Amino acid sequence: MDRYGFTARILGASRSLDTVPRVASVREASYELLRAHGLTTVFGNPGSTELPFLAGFPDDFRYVLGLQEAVVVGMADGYAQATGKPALVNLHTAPGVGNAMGAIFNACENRTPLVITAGQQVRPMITMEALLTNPDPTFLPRPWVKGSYEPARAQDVPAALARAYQLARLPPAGPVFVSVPMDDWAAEADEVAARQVTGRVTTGRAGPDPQALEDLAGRLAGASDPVLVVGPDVDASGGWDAAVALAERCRLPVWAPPASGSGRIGFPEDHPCFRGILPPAIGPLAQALEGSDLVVVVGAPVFTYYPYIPGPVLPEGTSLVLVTNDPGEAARAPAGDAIVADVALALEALLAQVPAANRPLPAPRPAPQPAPASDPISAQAAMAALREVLPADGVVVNESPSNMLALRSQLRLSRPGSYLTAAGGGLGYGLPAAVGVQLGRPERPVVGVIGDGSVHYAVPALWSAVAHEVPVTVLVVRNDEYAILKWFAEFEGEMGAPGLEVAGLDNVAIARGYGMAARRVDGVDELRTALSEGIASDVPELVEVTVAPGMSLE
Ligand SMILES: Cc1ncc(C[n+]2csc(CCOP(=O)(O)OP(=O)(O)O)c2C)c(N)n1
Ligand SMILES: [Mg+2]
Repeated sequence: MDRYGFTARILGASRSLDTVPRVASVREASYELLRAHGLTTVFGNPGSTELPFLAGFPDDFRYVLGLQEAVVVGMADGYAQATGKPALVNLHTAPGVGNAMGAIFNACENRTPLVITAGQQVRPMITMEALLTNPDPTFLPRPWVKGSYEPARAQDVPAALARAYQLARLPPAGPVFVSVPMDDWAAEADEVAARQVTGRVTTGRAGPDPQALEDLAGRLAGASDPVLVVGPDVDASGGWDAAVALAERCRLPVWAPPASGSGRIGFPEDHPCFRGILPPAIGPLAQALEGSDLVVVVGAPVFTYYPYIPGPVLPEGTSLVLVTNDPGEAARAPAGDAIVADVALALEALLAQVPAANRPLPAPRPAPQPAPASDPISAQAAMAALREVLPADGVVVNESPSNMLALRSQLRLSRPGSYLTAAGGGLGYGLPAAVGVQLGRPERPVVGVIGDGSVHYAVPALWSAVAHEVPVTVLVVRNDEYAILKWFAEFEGEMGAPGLEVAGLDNVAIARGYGMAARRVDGVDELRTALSEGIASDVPELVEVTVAPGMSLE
């Protein structure tokens, strides 16, 4: 066995033994590269254009099958975020990538590092556009990828994969696409070049500009009413503890950025400093910051707004400093200064420089209000039941649009890595992501809280959970409607739109059809029992609860 671990037996799978080549194939060199980077779980849905890559699949790799590409990329997204490492996706040529686009958009908005590969027709038949040719493969996934390539030569496939891996994880992280013609895999590798790209290590955690950080520390120390806004990248970068320590040392009220644009929680929501979630529109958000002379935003855009309610971005007399690892985010902020740096490093540096404030700690928020009894139960009551049974290390993946605020205010999640939602708001994320998170973190119980409409954007994820024995719990919040859209229509005065009712879906029967244990419950007690049993069990389960229709605004 040589350095790559290639054996004549493996080579014999694709070539006859009497012509065993002296050099490795592109396929073997590529698997070695993937192995070296820990990319040994492949999320995929295969077609004939992918078979030359998948044939003779190595024993130390695992293939996670999604029955539709939205599921494939959604699972990979949850897995990558849960493990903090890039995940590998293998899609079918043009139609597979097309099906995946909504999920690729979500991964881009979530800043999820993904290496997304797709098959392509053999090189000799691309020009004539034989069946399954993608004539413009690098164009298709744009603009929702950080990079998009088809290697110029078969020998460049390992280098293209290496480049995609490095780019996907360098900040800001995101998906990178590589199209591979199917005849490339059997070609002879350039072993020296492959070995050189395989061994590369890149690090992208850049510290803050020392002068800018010193200025910020001075502004923070001199401010009379500073506040902190803590966003998703604080969780992703490992800056959770530093954000808590900074808030405590400077006695800072802490806000979460608008809920729908924020894919993770960056600060414990049961902490005395935590004020709540900023409203998602320009005018109301500025009003919430009224009275503060300095707003420090870490690891979140300034700001993710929707709907449009005009007004000044900041109150008169309020200044803002953004700390982000994304130059684009720094450049497009409509107000304030910005420091581009790894947010955990910046928070730690700030902590080392700011003096302790002598203000009292902010008064803690009141405990969540008990939900009044009703029939059907309210969304708040359903979320309160979940709070009662969710273990402290539980993870919630949320795609229940009208109940986002009820979930956050009732659950008050307080540990790193305990919350995911689609930062870009594309539906079809929550269900597969919950499966992917549970695959990536088998030791933490994962509950996907999914709207009855949202379930259907990536419903075959239920099958993947069953087939791969992923013991995720799915809570379907049933209100027989697209509740948030009804609320939005009323808010905008756009009444009379069709297509907002989704009554008649039997999600329990659908889950059972995919082989998943499932039950429908009505009251709070029944829900609590069903959820605690689902969480405790070692098989995937779906619980559907009927709640009162309408939007929860708190
Ligand atoms: C891919 C995609 N298509 C459509 C939408 C528009 N959309 C936003 S919320 C929503 C309704 C979701 O319904 P449901 O899951 O039942 O949640 P509810 O509002 O009832 O809580 C729709 C269709 C979207 N965000 N993403
Ligand atoms: Mg609904």
